[in-house]
Amino acid sequence: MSTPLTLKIEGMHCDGCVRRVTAALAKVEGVEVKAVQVGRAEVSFDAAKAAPEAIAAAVTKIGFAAALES
Ligand code: 9UX
Repeated sequence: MSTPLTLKIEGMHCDGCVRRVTAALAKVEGVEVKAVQVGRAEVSFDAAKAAPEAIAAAVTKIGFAAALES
């Protein structure tokens, strides 16, 4: 079962950022990256393996501010 999640991300400026965020999200177990663009990432996740806060934290850890879109 997979749940959609959108993150709003501050501090992204270019395609390099898109690649960095994509790579960080792809490393989180249980996360499937759907689409990443400057300022925004869409994923789906397996709630048994990953929590939204931990997914956002993977982005924060590489230097971007990430918020869960409500
Ligand atoms: Mo682009 Mo982003 O030069 O972390 S890679 S601004």
